[in-house]
Amino acid sequence: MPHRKELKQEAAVRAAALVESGMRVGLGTGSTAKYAILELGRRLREGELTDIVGVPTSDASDTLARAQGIEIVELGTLELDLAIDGADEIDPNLDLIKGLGGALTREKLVELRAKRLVIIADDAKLVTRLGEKAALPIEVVRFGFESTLARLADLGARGTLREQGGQAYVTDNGNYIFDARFGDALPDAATLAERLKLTPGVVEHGLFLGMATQAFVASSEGVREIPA
Ligand code: ABF
Repeated sequence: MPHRKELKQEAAVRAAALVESGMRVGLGTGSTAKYAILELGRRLREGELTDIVGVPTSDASDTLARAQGIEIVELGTLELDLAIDGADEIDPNLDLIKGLGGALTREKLVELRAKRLVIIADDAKLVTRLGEKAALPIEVVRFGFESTLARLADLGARGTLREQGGQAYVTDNGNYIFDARFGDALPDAATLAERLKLTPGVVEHGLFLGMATQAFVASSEGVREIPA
């Protein structure tokens, strides 16, 4: 039985193989996306790839990508050929919950500019309905966050402010994250996404609906491509 690490690596290698020389690539965040960045570095070093540029979705991915020799550029108004990223939940429509890595806002801004969003994960991330397993990360402005959380509670959210080392976790953008649960599975995700964006104090949420174009999902049986 391959370990989860090897499963993630296998999915990441399959996604990184889609990158061609000269492409502009969105670089995701998290332990699975890390393997994709490492694989792009390997391909560059071994001469399989040239002239790619990367737009990272977090400071951590920026640092990792530069160490791999990937040229980093600002997002600006670039259109990206491909973005590769992880996810916390993947439903049958390839709708996603993302954000456990704390990078959901930059991920969404980068990945909205990509012609293709390729998700890589192990099969533990597959769900029937969003919200079955993972909390929904919601990035909120620090100022008056208590009031924002009260407004989220009015939408049915129950949850906790994310902490790290006994302090409130602060995103690369200087905001807090509220990890919210909405009962056993999210209410209609599209409606909730709209309501969240209309909630004062909310910067972004981890519902990525209609954005992913394909996924590589690894399990003990191998790597499954969705759609097949
Ligand atoms: C990031 O990586 C986040 O959007 C997502 O929450 C997380 C998944 O992390 P991992 O690949 O380590 O499970 O893309």
